[in-house]
Amino acid sequence: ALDEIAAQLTEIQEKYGPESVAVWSQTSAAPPSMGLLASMTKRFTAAIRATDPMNGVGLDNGAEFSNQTDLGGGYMMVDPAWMQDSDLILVWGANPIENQHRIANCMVEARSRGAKIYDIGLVHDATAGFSDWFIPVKPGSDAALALAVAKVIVDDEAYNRDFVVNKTVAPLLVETKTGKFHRSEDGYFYYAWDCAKNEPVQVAPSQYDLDLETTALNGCFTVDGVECKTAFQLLKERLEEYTPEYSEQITGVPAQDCIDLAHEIEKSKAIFYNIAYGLRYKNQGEIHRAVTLLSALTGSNGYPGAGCGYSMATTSWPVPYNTSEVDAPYGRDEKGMPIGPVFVKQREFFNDCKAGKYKAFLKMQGNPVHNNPNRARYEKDTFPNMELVVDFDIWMTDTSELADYVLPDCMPFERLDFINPACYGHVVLQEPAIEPVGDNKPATWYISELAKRLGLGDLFDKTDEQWIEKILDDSPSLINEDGSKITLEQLRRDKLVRPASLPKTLFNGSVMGITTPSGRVEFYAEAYAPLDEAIPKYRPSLAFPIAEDAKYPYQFFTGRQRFFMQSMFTDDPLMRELSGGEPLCRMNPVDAEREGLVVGDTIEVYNDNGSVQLKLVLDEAVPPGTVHVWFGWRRRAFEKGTYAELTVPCGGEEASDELSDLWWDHFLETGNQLGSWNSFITGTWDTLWDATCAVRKL
Ligand SMILES: Nc1nc2c(c(=O)[nH]1)N[C@H]1C(S)=C(S)[C@@H](COP(=O)(O)OP(=O)(O)OC[C@H]3O[C@@H](n4cnc5c(=O)[nH]c(N)nc54)[C@H](O)[C@@H]3O)O[C@H]1N2
Ligand SMILES: Nc1nc2c(c(=O)[nH]1)N[C@H]1C(S)=C(S)[C@@H](COP(=O)(O)OP(=O)(O)OC[C@H]3O[C@@H](n4cnc5c(=O)[nH]c(N)nc54)[C@H](O)[C@@H]3O)O[C@H]1N2
Ligand SMILES: [Mo]
Repeated sequence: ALDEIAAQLTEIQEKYGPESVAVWSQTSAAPPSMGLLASMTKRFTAAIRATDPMNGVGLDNGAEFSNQTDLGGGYMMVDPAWMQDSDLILVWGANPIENQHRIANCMVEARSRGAKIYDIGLVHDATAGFSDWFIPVKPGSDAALALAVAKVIVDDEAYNRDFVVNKTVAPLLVETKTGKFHRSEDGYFYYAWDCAKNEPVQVAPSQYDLDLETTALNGCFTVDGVECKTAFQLLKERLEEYTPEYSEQITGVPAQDCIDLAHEIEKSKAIFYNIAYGLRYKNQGEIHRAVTLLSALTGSNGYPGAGCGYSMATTSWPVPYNTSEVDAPYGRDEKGMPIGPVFVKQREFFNDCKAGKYKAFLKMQGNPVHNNPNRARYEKDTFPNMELVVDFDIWMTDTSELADYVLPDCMPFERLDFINPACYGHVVLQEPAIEPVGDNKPATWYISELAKRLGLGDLFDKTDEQWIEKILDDSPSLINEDGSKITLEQLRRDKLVRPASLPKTLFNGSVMGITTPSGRVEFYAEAYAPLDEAIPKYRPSLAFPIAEDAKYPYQFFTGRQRFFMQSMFTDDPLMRELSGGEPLCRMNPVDAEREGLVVGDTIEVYNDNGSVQLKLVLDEAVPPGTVHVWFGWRRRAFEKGTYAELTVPCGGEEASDELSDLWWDHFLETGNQLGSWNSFITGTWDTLWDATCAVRKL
């Protein structure tokens, strides 16, 4: 099989160019998520100069957008162990109790020490049940709530002045005409206004010693003949509209609750904002930025108990592994981008697939036919135009069923890997529990064997042990208390090591920090001023609010469940049984009554994109107005259709807009600040739950 695949790849690349081969690698897919397999996939993509269409994928982009915009990509991760010193934990669009065990244990511990937990969410999930206060919002409306809370805090002057003056762009002067920060002639210095001297002062990037008493936060000033306002003044003007009453109309949260929430926040000494991936709506960029703004106003970063951890799984922060050389065999360009792979926006990729530009699709990680909305895109427009489709997996999945070759990878229990610690704060070795069964080989073996057959064997000349040793070697932060490097031998002995480099705060050195151009939290982002998006705002999402007379009156919500890990374990009989034995649809009894439906009815859920047939259960955990189908079941488990037929194509035209395009352009222009490939997922929004539907009894 490897000989045949290599021969076809060679022929295709010679005939149509190297970029006519696409490598699909969703790094969250194969356990341990960002382990060696993820790096080897990147290495292979670069080595054969293939196209990487994952960049504009439209997953998790709210977090990514806010991280890059407000924080410079620098510290999207904080250690959840910090929660031990929190007195308030705000869970915003996340379900850590069911989905993030490493966060859940910290929350349980923090609560036992007296921390309060408030959950702002949609369905009454286990985190809502665990919370002291569950605040339900209408889908995709959160930016209005966060901004209204921000308004109360600003009006009360209850923000953390120290943080706001010295760790955010609040005092920096913005030119009213251009929307850009006013700078010195050489472009290096920013400006603030000193009220005592009544004159402008220059502020260098990452200079944090402005006078707390005399630095102007509000006002309009003229510098070098140019009219300017402080970023804080512009924030105040933006917030004018966001009264608690206005927020109530959009979010459904009573105005008094919004005020109470703001006052609770004001009272708290150390707040941990736990915002994650429950915001799969077109306006998620603004939502994440609005919550980040709150965390900046309350100064919730940089001291014990206070953090804004809004991206719980995508990178190795707070302990960065350096996989830079492993990922990029031909090195990097001056902007830090790897040389070799061709990055394309996903919507362009699929348009070009339809037009026949791409000839081979190697799926190395993920199950896109199942997990990426709109199956028809693959079945009709993409795979029929490919001369070669190869899948690496451990099960027969919806994607494998459509592939020409399926290479059986080892399960995580059969292979060595190296767990990228994400928020674990630990370096963990994943060791095989059993020998590989049958023909199974580790995917890294397939990759190296394929590379050899393509004449690139010298780039893949190491064993898995040697690659792991290289990453350990290349990563300065993977050290022990005595300064010595963490070694493979040590990991084999101890299994799990907490590196001594783990940062305690954000401002104690260069390991983590704010890497925006100003070195401050940029709640005012000048790049987005042309779209009036320099400061986050509420804008309606794709499907919400739903018009009163809409043909499709319900939200179509396909959230994840505790028994499956996306589409993994979906073939495990025990997990299937726990999950209800078959795919089910959940509705609120109020809606079911209106529709004349009862428990056990077989129903069809449909919209213009497609339909799915399944059994109905009633559940008050699902709010009125939402129809919930569990994410994870394979196509063959449904009588007819599947949920993935109803959702809006990820990374497609509908999921993109001027803001996402500007983000993409801005990112290409400024380069990859983190130097890691992961952070290059940009250029569209995630609209997985931004869909409407109707239901009928069959
Ligand atoms: N058991 C299990 N664990 C998993 C996964 C799995 O499939 N199974 N998947 C993993 C992956 S890849 C990811 S990305 C993470 C995701 O994990 P999380 O980031 O925790 O996100 P979700 O569980 O998808 O969604 C959390 C909650 O978001 C809320 N929500 C929906 N819409 C809105 C809204 O408009 N506003 C607000 N405020 N809340 C809303 C819903 O109430 C939902 O319960 O989980 C990971 N962990
Ligand atoms: N409707 C809807 N769609 C969604 C979401 C949603 O909430 N609702 N969530 C989205 C999110 S957040 C994500 S992250 C994506 C996930 O999308 P994907 O990453 O594409 O989904 P997974 O199901 O995690 O795919 C993992 C694949 O890896 C295989 N696998 C497991 N172990 C191994 C291994 O050791 N080696 C190899 N080679 N393969 C292995 C599994 O069998 C599975 O087929 O889905 C997205 N799609
Ligand atoms: Mo995810």
